[in-house]
Amino acid sequence: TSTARTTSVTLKALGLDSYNLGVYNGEWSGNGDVVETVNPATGEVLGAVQQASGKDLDHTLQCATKASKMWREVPAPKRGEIVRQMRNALSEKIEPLGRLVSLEMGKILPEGIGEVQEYVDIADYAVGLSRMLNGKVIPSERPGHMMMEMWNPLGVVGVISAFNFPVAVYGWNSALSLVCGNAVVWKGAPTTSLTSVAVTKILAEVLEANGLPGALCSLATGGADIGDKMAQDKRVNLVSFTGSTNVGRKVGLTVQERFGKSLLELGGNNAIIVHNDADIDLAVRSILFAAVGTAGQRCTTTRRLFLHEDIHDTFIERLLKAYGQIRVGNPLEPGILCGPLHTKAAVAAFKEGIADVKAQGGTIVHGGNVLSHLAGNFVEPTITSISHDAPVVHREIFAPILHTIKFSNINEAIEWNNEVGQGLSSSLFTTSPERIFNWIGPSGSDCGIVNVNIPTNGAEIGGAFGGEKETGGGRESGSTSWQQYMRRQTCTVNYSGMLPLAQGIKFE
Ligand code: UN1
Repeated sequence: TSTARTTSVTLKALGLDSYNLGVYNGEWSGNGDVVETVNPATGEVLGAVQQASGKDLDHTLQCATKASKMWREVPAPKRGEIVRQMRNALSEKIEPLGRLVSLEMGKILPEGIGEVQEYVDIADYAVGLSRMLNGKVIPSERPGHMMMEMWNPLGVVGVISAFNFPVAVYGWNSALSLVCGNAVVWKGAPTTSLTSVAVTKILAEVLEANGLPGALCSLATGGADIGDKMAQDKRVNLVSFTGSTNVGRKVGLTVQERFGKSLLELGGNNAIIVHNDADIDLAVRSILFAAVGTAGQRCTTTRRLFLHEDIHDTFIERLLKAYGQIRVGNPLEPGILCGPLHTKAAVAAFKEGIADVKAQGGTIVHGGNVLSHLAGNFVEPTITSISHDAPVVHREIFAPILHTIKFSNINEAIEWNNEVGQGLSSSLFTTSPERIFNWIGPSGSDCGIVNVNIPTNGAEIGGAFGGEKETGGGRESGSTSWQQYMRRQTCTVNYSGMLPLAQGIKFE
Protein backbone atom coordinates (compact mmCIF):
# COMPACT_ATOMS: atom_id res chain seq x y z
CA THR A 1 0.00 0.00 0.00
CA SER A 2 1.07 3.62 -0.27
CA THR A 3 1.24 3.97 3.53
CA ALA A 4 3.62 1.00 3.66
CA ARG A 5 5.82 2.83 1.15
CA THR A 6 5.63 6.02 3.17
CA THR A 7 6.63 4.06 6.26
CA SER A 8 9.67 2.47 4.67
CA VAL A 9 10.83 5.76 3.11
CA THR A 10 10.42 7.52 6.46
CA LEU A 11 12.23 4.86 8.49
CA LYS A 12 15.06 4.82 5.98
CA ALA A 13 15.47 8.61 6.05
CA LEU A 14 15.90 8.38 9.82
CA GLY A 15 18.30 5.42 9.78
CA LEU A 16 15.73 3.00 11.21
CA ASP A 17 14.98 -0.59 10.25
CA SER A 18 11.96 -2.80 10.65
CA TYR A 19 13.70 -4.16 13.77
CA ASN A 20 15.61 -1.75 16.05
CA LEU A 21 17.47 -1.83 19.31
CA GLY A 22 15.80 0.34 21.93
CA VAL A 23 18.61 1.02 24.37
CA TYR A 24 21.42 3.54 23.90
CA ASN A 25 24.14 4.48 26.35
CA GLY A 26 27.02 5.03 23.97
CA GLU A 27 26.32 1.59 22.49
CA TRP A 28 23.04 0.30 21.12
CA SER A 29 21.53 -2.77 22.78
CA GLY A 30 18.24 -4.16 24.04
CA ASN A 31 17.45 -7.37 25.91
CA GLY A 32 13.84 -6.74 26.93
CA ASP A 33 10.57 -7.44 25.14
CA VAL A 34 10.22 -6.72 21.46
CA VAL A 35 7.45 -4.18 20.92
CA GLU A 36 5.80 -3.57 17.57
CA THR A 37 4.39 -0.13 17.06
CA VAL A 38 1.26 0.35 15.02
CA ASN A 39 -0.03 3.08 12.74
CA PRO A 40 -3.24 4.13 14.54
CA ALA A 41 -4.75 5.32 11.24
CA THR A 42 -4.44 1.97 9.48
CA GLY A 43 -3.65 -0.71 12.04
CA GLU A 44 -0.48 -1.58 10.12
CA VAL A 45 2.67 -2.51 12.01
CA LEU A 46 5.34 0.15 11.49
CA GLY A 47 8.35 -1.61 12.95
CA ALA A 48 9.73 -3.30 16.02
CA VAL A 49 11.89 -2.12 18.90
CA GLN A 50 13.59 -4.37 21.40
CA GLN A 51 13.21 -2.61 24.70
CA ALA A 52 15.34 -2.33 27.82
CA SER A 53 15.54 -5.10 30.38
CA GLY A 54 16.11 -4.20 34.03
CA LYS A 55 19.79 -5.02 33.54
CA ASP A 56 19.96 -2.76 30.47
CA LEU A 57 18.58 0.11 32.53
CA ASP A 58 21.04 -0.56 35.34
CA HIS A 59 23.97 -0.48 32.95
CA THR A 60 22.60 2.62 31.22
CA LEU A 61 22.33 4.46 34.54
CA GLN A 62 25.91 3.49 35.29
CA CYS A 63 27.07 4.92 31.95
CA ALA A 64 24.97 8.09 32.37
CA THR A 65 26.30 8.70 35.87
CA LYS A 66 29.85 8.40 34.60
CA ALA A 67 29.15 10.68 31.64
CA SER A 68 27.55 13.30 33.88
CA LYS A 69 30.80 13.61 35.84
CA MET A 70 32.80 14.74 32.82
CA TRP A 71 29.96 16.81 31.36
CA ARG A 72 29.48 18.90 34.50
CA GLU A 73 33.05 20.17 34.13
CA VAL A 74 32.49 21.33 30.54
CA PRO A 75 31.80 25.10 30.57
CA ALA A 76 28.11 25.78 30.06
CA PRO A 77 28.51 27.76 26.79
CA LYS A 78 30.50 24.81 25.38
CA ARG A 79 27.62 22.55 26.37
CA GLY A 80 25.37 25.00 24.55
CA GLU A 81 27.48 24.60 21.43
CA ILE A 82 26.70 20.84 21.44
CA VAL A 83 22.99 21.55 21.82
CA ARG A 84 23.28 23.98 18.89
CA GLN A 85 24.64 21.16 16.74
CA MET A 86 21.79 18.93 17.90
CA ARG A 87 19.33 21.65 16.97
CA ASN A 88 20.75 21.82 13.47
CA ALA A 89 20.72 18.04 13.06
CA LEU A 90 17.06 17.90 14.17
CA SER A 91 16.16 20.76 11.88
CA GLU A 92 17.68 18.93 8.90
CA LYS A 93 15.48 15.91 9.64
CA ILE A 94 12.36 17.85 10.55
CA GLU A 95 10.29 16.53 7.64
CA PRO A 96 10.87 12.76 8.05
CA LEU A 97 10.80 13.02 11.83
CA GLY A 98 7.52 14.93 11.74
CA ARG A 99 6.18 12.29 9.38
CA LEU A 100 7.23 9.48 11.72
CA VAL A 101 5.35 11.24 14.54
CA SER A 102 2.28 11.34 12.29
CA LEU A 103 2.63 7.68 11.39
CA GLU A 104 3.26 6.43 14.90
CA MET A 105 1.30 8.84 17.13
CA GLY A 106 -1.47 9.72 14.67
CA LYS A 107 -1.42 13.53 14.70
CA ILE A 108 -1.70 15.39 11.39
CA LEU A 109 1.56 16.18 9.58
CA PRO A 110 1.64 19.95 10.31
CA GLU A 111 1.33 19.11 14.01
CA GLY A 112 3.95 16.35 13.72
CA ILE A 113 6.38 18.78 12.13
CA GLY A 114 5.24 21.44 14.62
CA GLU A 115 6.41 19.42 17.57
CA VAL A 116 9.85 18.86 16.06
CA GLN A 117 9.91 22.64 15.56
CA GLU A 118 9.14 22.96 19.27
CA TYR A 119 12.30 20.94 19.99
CA VAL A 120 14.30 23.16 17.59
CA ASP A 121 12.91 26.25 19.36
CA ILE A 122 13.74 25.05 22.88
CA ALA A 123 17.21 24.07 21.67
CA ASP A 124 17.71 27.67 20.46
CA TYR A 125 16.48 28.85 23.84
CA ALA A 126 18.84 26.45 25.62
CA VAL A 127 21.84 27.63 23.60
CA GLY A 128 21.17 31.21 24.74
CA LEU A 129 20.50 30.02 28.26
CA SER A 130 23.88 28.30 28.34
CA ARG A 131 25.39 31.78 28.70
CA MET A 132 22.80 32.91 31.23
CA LEU A 133 22.68 30.33 34.01
CA ASN A 134 23.19 33.30 36.26
CA GLY A 135 23.31 33.19 40.00
CA LYS A 136 22.85 36.13 42.38
CA VAL A 137 25.04 38.15 44.62
CA ILE A 138 23.31 38.88 47.92
CA PRO A 139 24.43 41.60 50.35
CA SER A 140 25.80 40.01 53.50
CA GLU A 141 24.99 41.46 56.91
CA ARG A 142 28.55 40.70 57.99
CA PRO A 143 31.56 42.92 57.15
CA GLY A 144 34.09 41.35 54.78
CA HIS A 145 31.64 38.67 53.69
CA MET A 146 30.11 37.93 50.33
CA MET A 147 27.05 35.85 49.75
CA MET A 148 26.17 34.37 46.40
CA GLU A 149 23.99 31.82 44.78
CA MET A 150 25.56 29.17 42.55
CA TRP A 151 23.70 26.84 40.23
CA ASN A 152 25.34 23.46 39.75
CA PRO A 153 24.27 20.42 37.73
CA LEU A 154 22.14 17.72 39.36
CA GLY A 155 23.80 14.72 37.71
CA VAL A 156 21.36 12.41 35.94
CA VAL A 157 17.91 13.48 34.80
CA GLY A 158 15.36 10.76 33.99
CA VAL A 159 12.74 11.79 31.47
CA ILE A 160 9.53 9.77 31.23
CA SER A 161 7.37 11.14 28.44
CA ALA A 162 3.97 10.34 26.95
CA PHE A 163 2.76 9.16 23.54
CA ASN A 164 1.02 12.41 22.63
CA PHE A 165 4.15 14.57 22.28
CA PRO A 166 6.81 11.94 21.58
CA VAL A 167 9.40 14.54 20.48
CA ALA A 168 8.67 17.96 21.99
CA VAL A 169 8.35 17.04 25.67
CA TYR A 170 11.61 15.10 25.57
CA GLY A 171 13.11 18.07 23.71
CA TRP A 172 12.19 20.53 26.47
CA ASN A 173 13.72 18.31 29.13
CA SER A 174 16.77 17.21 27.24
CA ALA A 175 17.87 20.58 25.82
CA LEU A 176 17.61 22.25 29.23
CA SER A 177 19.16 19.30 31.10
CA LEU A 178 22.15 19.25 28.78
CA VAL A 179 23.02 22.93 28.99
CA CYS A 180 22.52 22.69 32.76
CA GLY A 181 25.26 20.04 32.79
CA ASN A 182 23.30 16.83 33.31
CA ALA A 183 23.19 13.47 31.56
CA VAL A 184 19.71 12.42 30.43
CA VAL A 185 18.10 8.98 30.46
CA TRP A 186 14.89 8.84 28.46
CA LYS A 187 11.97 6.47 28.52
CA GLY A 188 9.30 7.46 26.00
CA ALA A 189 5.94 5.76 25.57
CA PRO A 190 6.28 2.16 24.34
CA THR A 191 3.74 2.88 21.58
CA THR A 192 6.01 5.58 20.12
CA SER A 193 9.27 3.67 20.50
CA LEU A 194 10.38 4.21 16.90
CA THR A 195 10.22 7.97 17.41
CA SER A 196 12.32 7.65 20.58
CA VAL A 197 14.94 5.65 18.67
CA ALA A 198 14.91 8.09 15.72
CA VAL A 199 15.45 11.15 17.95
CA THR A 200 18.19 9.43 19.94
CA LYS A 201 20.02 8.42 16.74
CA ILE A 202 20.17 12.08 15.68
CA LEU A 203 21.55 13.18 19.07
CA ALA A 204 23.95 10.24 19.32
CA GLU A 205 25.55 11.16 16.03
CA VAL A 206 26.30 14.67 17.30
CA LEU A 207 27.74 13.40 20.59
CA GLU A 208 29.90 10.79 18.89
CA ALA A 209 31.15 13.25 16.25
CA ASN A 210 32.30 15.50 19.10
CA GLY A 211 34.01 12.66 20.96
CA LEU A 212 31.54 12.95 23.84
CA PRO A 213 30.00 10.03 25.72
CA GLY A 214 26.78 8.93 24.04
CA ALA A 215 25.34 8.19 27.46
CA LEU A 216 24.70 11.92 27.85
CA CYS A 217 21.56 11.23 25.80
CA SER A 218 20.71 7.73 26.95
CA LEU A 219 17.61 5.87 25.90
CA ALA A 220 15.89 3.01 27.72
CA THR A 221 12.65 2.22 25.93
CA GLY A 222 10.23 0.22 27.98
CA GLY A 223 6.97 0.09 29.83
CA ALA A 224 5.83 0.84 33.35
CA ASP A 225 8.44 -1.51 34.84
CA ILE A 226 11.31 0.59 33.47
CA GLY A 227 9.59 3.82 34.54
CA ASP A 228 9.14 2.42 38.01
CA LYS A 229 12.79 1.42 38.26
CA MET A 230 13.83 4.92 37.19
CA ALA A 231 11.61 6.42 39.87
CA GLN A 232 13.16 4.16 42.52
CA ASP A 233 16.79 4.51 41.52
CA LYS A 234 18.86 6.92 43.62
CA ARG A 235 21.18 7.60 40.70
CA VAL A 236 18.36 9.46 38.97
CA ASN A 237 18.58 12.86 40.65
CA LEU A 238 15.52 14.32 38.93
CA VAL A 239 12.62 12.40 37.45
CA SER A 240 10.68 14.51 34.96
CA PHE A 241 7.39 12.77 34.34
CA THR A 242 4.71 13.72 31.81
CA GLY A 243 1.56 11.62 31.78
CA SER A 244 -1.60 10.81 33.68
CA THR A 245 -2.39 12.09 37.15
CA ASN A 246 -2.74 8.53 38.46
CA VAL A 247 0.68 7.37 37.34
CA GLY A 248 2.22 10.75 38.22
CA ARG A 249 0.99 10.47 41.78
CA LYS A 250 2.79 7.13 42.14
CA VAL A 251 5.97 8.40 40.49
CA GLY A 252 5.95 11.49 42.72
CA LEU A 253 5.55 9.44 45.89
CA THR A 254 8.22 6.92 44.90
CA VAL A 255 10.73 9.65 44.11
CA GLN A 256 9.84 11.55 47.30
CA GLU A 257 10.40 8.42 49.38
CA ARG A 258 14.11 8.58 48.49
CA PHE A 259 14.13 12.43 48.58
CA GLY A 260 14.85 12.67 44.89
CA LYS A 261 13.51 15.58 42.88
CA SER A 262 10.53 15.21 40.61
CA LEU A 263 8.97 17.44 37.99
CA LEU A 264 5.39 16.44 37.27
CA GLU A 265 3.34 17.52 34.27
CA LEU A 266 0.06 15.62 34.56
CA GLY A 267 -3.53 15.78 33.39
CA GLY A 268 -5.49 18.82 32.32
CA ASN A 269 -9.19 19.60 32.07
CA ASN A 270 -8.95 22.91 30.32
CA ALA A 271 -11.77 25.37 29.83
CA ILE A 272 -12.49 28.28 27.53
CA ILE A 273 -14.87 30.98 28.67
CA VAL A 274 -16.54 33.05 25.93
CA HIS A 275 -18.06 36.27 27.25
CA ASN A 276 -20.81 38.19 25.45
CA ASP A 277 -18.36 40.88 24.28
CA ALA A 278 -15.95 38.40 22.66
CA ASP A 279 -14.81 38.33 19.05
CA ILE A 280 -16.93 35.33 18.08
CA ASP A 281 -15.00 34.55 14.92
CA LEU A 282 -11.74 34.36 16.81
CA ALA A 283 -13.32 32.22 19.52
CA VAL A 284 -14.83 29.68 17.09
CA ARG A 285 -11.54 29.23 15.24
CA SER A 286 -9.63 28.92 18.51
CA ILE A 287 -11.98 26.30 19.90
CA LEU A 288 -11.76 24.26 16.75
CA PHE A 289 -7.98 23.96 17.10
CA ALA A 290 -8.13 23.57 20.88
CA ALA A 291 -10.84 20.90 21.02
CA VAL A 292 -10.31 18.96 17.77
CA GLY A 293 -6.58 19.45 17.14
CA THR A 294 -4.46 16.34 17.85
CA ALA A 295 -7.87 14.56 18.08
CA GLY A 296 -8.24 15.92 21.60
CA GLN A 297 -5.06 14.24 22.81
CA ARG A 298 -3.08 17.19 24.11
CA CYS A 299 -2.84 17.77 27.81
CA THR A 300 -3.82 21.34 26.85
CA THR A 301 -6.91 20.32 24.81
CA THR A 302 -10.06 22.31 25.58
CA ARG A 303 -12.58 19.96 27.18
CA ARG A 304 -15.03 22.45 28.71
CA LEU A 305 -16.59 25.46 27.01
CA PHE A 306 -18.48 28.03 29.07
CA LEU A 307 -20.67 30.25 26.89
CA HIS A 308 -22.35 33.45 28.05
CA GLU A 309 -26.14 33.13 27.80
CA ASP A 310 -26.42 36.14 25.44
CA ILE A 311 -24.32 34.46 22.76
CA HIS A 312 -24.85 30.79 23.66
CA ASP A 313 -27.29 29.82 20.90
CA THR A 314 -25.62 31.66 18.02
CA PHE A 315 -22.25 30.41 19.19
CA ILE A 316 -23.38 26.77 19.19
CA GLU A 317 -24.79 27.31 15.70
CA ARG A 318 -21.44 28.66 14.48
CA LEU A 319 -19.59 25.83 16.17
CA LEU A 320 -21.81 23.18 14.60
CA LYS A 321 -21.16 24.68 11.19
CA ALA A 322 -17.42 24.58 11.80
CA TYR A 323 -17.53 21.01 13.16
CA GLY A 324 -19.56 19.96 10.11
CA GLN A 325 -16.61 20.88 7.90
CA ILE A 326 -13.91 18.99 9.80
CA ARG A 327 -12.41 16.14 7.83
CA VAL A 328 -11.49 13.08 9.88
CA GLY A 329 -9.03 10.64 8.35
CA ASN A 330 -5.45 9.72 7.57
CA PRO A 331 -3.26 12.32 9.29
CA LEU A 332 -0.80 12.40 6.38
CA GLU A 333 -3.47 13.45 3.91
CA PRO A 334 -3.65 17.19 3.22
CA GLY A 335 -6.87 18.80 4.43
CA ILE A 336 -7.46 16.32 7.22
CA LEU A 337 -7.79 18.12 10.56
CA CYS A 338 -8.58 15.21 12.84
CA GLY A 339 -6.53 12.02 12.85
CA PRO A 340 -7.17 8.85 14.83
CA LEU A 341 -7.01 8.22 18.53
CA HIS A 342 -3.71 6.66 19.47
CA THR A 343 -4.97 3.28 20.70
CA LYS A 344 -8.00 1.01 20.81
CA ALA A 345 -8.11 1.63 24.56
CA ALA A 346 -8.61 5.34 23.83
CA VAL A 347 -11.57 4.48 21.58
CA ALA A 348 -13.06 2.48 24.46
CA ALA A 349 -12.54 5.44 26.81
CA PHE A 350 -14.27 7.71 24.27
CA LYS A 351 -17.27 5.34 24.12
CA GLU A 352 -17.44 5.14 27.89
CA GLY A 353 -17.31 8.95 28.09
CA ILE A 354 -20.20 9.31 25.64
CA ALA A 355 -22.27 6.76 27.61
CA ASP A 356 -21.52 8.64 30.83
CA VAL A 357 -22.60 11.94 29.27
CA LYS A 358 -25.98 10.42 28.38
CA ALA A 359 -26.35 8.70 31.77
CA GLN A 360 -25.52 11.93 33.62
CA GLY A 361 -28.20 14.09 32.03
CA GLY A 362 -26.19 15.44 29.10
CA THR A 363 -27.02 15.40 25.41
CA ILE A 364 -24.87 14.86 22.35
CA VAL A 365 -25.11 17.97 20.19
CA HIS A 366 -22.72 16.76 17.50
CA GLY A 367 -20.88 13.50 16.78
CA GLY A 368 -20.65 10.93 19.54
CA ASN A 369 -19.87 7.92 17.39
CA VAL A 370 -16.93 5.67 16.74
CA LEU A 371 -16.20 5.56 13.00
CA SER A 372 -15.96 1.78 13.00
CA HIS A 373 -16.18 1.45 9.23
CA LEU A 374 -12.63 2.85 9.02
CA ALA A 375 -9.58 0.67 9.66
CA GLY A 376 -7.99 2.99 12.24
CA ASN A 377 -9.04 4.26 15.66
CA PHE A 378 -11.29 7.04 14.40
CA VAL A 379 -14.05 8.78 16.34
CA GLU A 380 -16.26 11.75 15.56
CA PRO A 381 -15.27 15.10 17.06
CA THR A 382 -18.03 15.52 19.61
CA ILE A 383 -19.92 18.36 21.26
CA THR A 384 -22.12 17.78 24.30
CA SER A 385 -24.44 19.94 26.34
CA ILE A 386 -24.24 19.09 30.03
CA SER A 387 -24.12 20.47 33.55
CA HIS A 388 -20.80 21.89 34.79
CA ASP A 389 -20.74 19.52 37.75
CA ALA A 390 -21.58 16.21 36.06
CA PRO A 391 -18.82 13.77 37.11
CA VAL A 392 -17.87 13.02 33.50
CA VAL A 393 -17.09 16.72 32.95
CA HIS A 394 -14.55 16.59 35.77
CA ARG A 395 -12.67 13.68 34.24
CA GLU A 396 -9.93 14.02 31.62
CA ILE A 397 -10.94 11.87 28.64
CA PHE A 398 -8.14 11.88 26.07
CA ALA A 399 -10.45 12.25 23.04
CA PRO A 400 -12.17 15.05 21.11
CA ILE A 401 -15.16 15.54 23.42
CA LEU A 402 -16.11 19.14 24.13
CA HIS A 403 -18.65 19.81 26.88
CA THR A 404 -20.61 23.06 26.41
CA ILE A 405 -22.18 24.81 29.37
CA LYS A 406 -24.20 28.06 29.58
CA PHE A 407 -23.35 30.75 32.16
CA SER A 408 -24.88 34.09 33.05
CA ASN A 409 -22.21 35.68 35.21
CA ILE A 410 -18.42 35.79 34.75
CA ASN A 411 -17.71 34.97 38.39
CA GLU A 412 -19.75 31.83 38.08
CA ALA A 413 -17.81 30.84 34.96
CA ILE A 414 -14.47 31.43 36.72
CA GLU A 415 -15.67 29.35 39.65
CA TRP A 416 -16.53 26.51 37.28
CA ASN A 417 -13.19 26.88 35.53
CA ASN A 418 -11.49 26.35 38.90
CA GLU A 419 -13.73 23.65 40.37
CA VAL A 420 -12.02 20.65 38.72
CA GLY A 421 -9.09 18.74 40.18
CA GLN A 422 -6.74 19.63 37.33
CA GLY A 423 -5.15 23.07 36.85
CA LEU A 424 -3.23 23.19 33.59
CA SER A 425 -4.60 25.64 31.02
CA SER A 426 -7.50 28.06 30.64
CA SER A 427 -8.61 30.83 28.35
CA LEU A 428 -11.04 33.76 28.38
CA PHE A 429 -12.43 35.42 25.27
CA THR A 430 -13.42 39.01 25.98
CA THR A 431 -12.59 42.54 24.87
CA SER A 432 -13.00 44.07 28.32
CA PRO A 433 -9.74 45.10 30.05
CA GLU A 434 -11.42 44.83 33.41
CA ARG A 435 -12.36 41.21 32.84
CA ILE A 436 -8.94 40.40 31.37
CA PHE A 437 -7.04 41.65 34.40
CA ASN A 438 -9.46 40.06 36.82
CA TRP A 439 -8.95 36.74 34.98
CA ILE A 440 -5.16 36.83 35.34
CA GLY A 441 -5.33 38.19 38.91
CA PRO A 442 -5.69 36.53 42.32
CA SER A 443 -9.41 35.82 41.94
CA GLY A 444 -9.18 34.64 38.36
CA SER A 445 -8.10 31.34 36.83
CA ASP A 446 -6.20 28.97 39.14
CA CYS A 447 -4.30 27.32 36.28
CA GLY A 448 -0.61 27.40 35.36
CA ILE A 449 -1.48 28.72 31.91
CA VAL A 450 -3.95 31.61 31.77
CA ASN A 451 -4.73 32.90 28.28
CA VAL A 452 -6.81 35.64 26.76
CA ASN A 453 -8.24 35.45 23.22
CA ILE A 454 -6.12 32.46 22.21
CA PRO A 455 -6.71 28.69 22.58
CA THR A 456 -5.74 26.71 25.69
CA ASN A 457 -3.24 24.67 23.67
CA GLY A 458 -0.31 25.49 21.44
CA ALA A 459 1.84 27.22 24.04
CA GLU A 460 5.15 28.79 23.01
CA ILE A 461 8.36 27.40 24.50
CA GLY A 462 9.42 30.72 26.07
CA GLY A 463 6.98 30.51 28.98
CA ALA A 464 6.98 28.04 31.85
CA PHE A 465 4.72 25.13 30.93
CA GLY A 466 2.75 23.22 33.56
CA GLY A 467 -0.07 23.51 36.03
CA GLU A 468 -1.32 23.44 39.57
CA LYS A 469 -3.26 20.96 41.71
CA GLU A 470 -3.57 17.50 40.15
CA THR A 471 -1.55 18.69 37.17
CA GLY A 472 1.41 18.22 39.47
CA GLY A 473 2.93 21.68 39.95
CA GLY A 474 6.01 21.22 37.76
CA ARG A 475 7.12 23.73 35.15
CA GLU A 476 8.93 22.71 31.99
CA SER A 477 10.26 24.65 29.01
CA GLY A 478 10.90 28.40 29.32
CA SER A 479 11.15 31.16 31.96
CA THR A 480 12.98 29.91 35.07
CA SER A 481 12.11 26.23 34.53
CA TRP A 482 15.82 25.51 34.00
CA GLN A 483 16.39 25.98 37.73
CA GLN A 484 14.66 22.67 38.37
CA TYR A 485 17.45 20.92 36.48
CA MET A 486 20.14 22.34 38.77
CA ARG A 487 20.87 22.54 42.46
CA ARG A 488 20.99 25.91 44.13
CA GLN A 489 23.84 26.59 46.49
CA THR A 490 24.03 29.50 48.86
CA CYS A 491 27.71 30.29 49.25
CA THR A 492 29.05 32.68 51.88
CA VAL A 493 32.70 33.63 51.56
CA ASN A 494 34.49 35.31 54.46
CA TYR A 495 37.44 37.43 53.34
CA SER A 496 37.66 39.54 56.52
CA GLY A 497 40.04 37.42 58.59
CA MET A 498 37.62 37.84 61.52
CA LEU A 499 34.60 35.85 62.56
CA PRO A 500 31.57 38.07 63.03
CA LEU A 501 28.55 35.78 63.43
CA ALA A 502 25.17 36.38 61.82
CA GLN A 503 22.37 37.77 63.97
CA GLY A 504 25.08 39.46 66.03
CA ILE A 505 25.67 36.35 68.13
CA LYS A 506 28.70 36.40 70.44
CA PHE A 507 30.14 32.93 71.04
CA GLU A 508 33.39 33.30 72.95
C1 UN1 B 1 1.33 18.09 26.08
O1 UN1 B 1 0.20 17.91 25.62
O2 UN1 B 1 1.83 17.28 26.89
O3 UN1 B 1 0.86 23.78 24.50
C2 UN1 B 1 2.23 19.18 25.67
C3 UN1 B 1 0.78 22.81 23.76
C4 UN1 B 1 2.05 22.17 23.27
C5 UN1 B 1 2.58 21.20 24.26
C6 UN1 B 1 1.58 20.21 24.78
N1 UN1 B 1 3.02 23.22 23.05
O4 UN1 B 1 -0.30 22.35 23.37
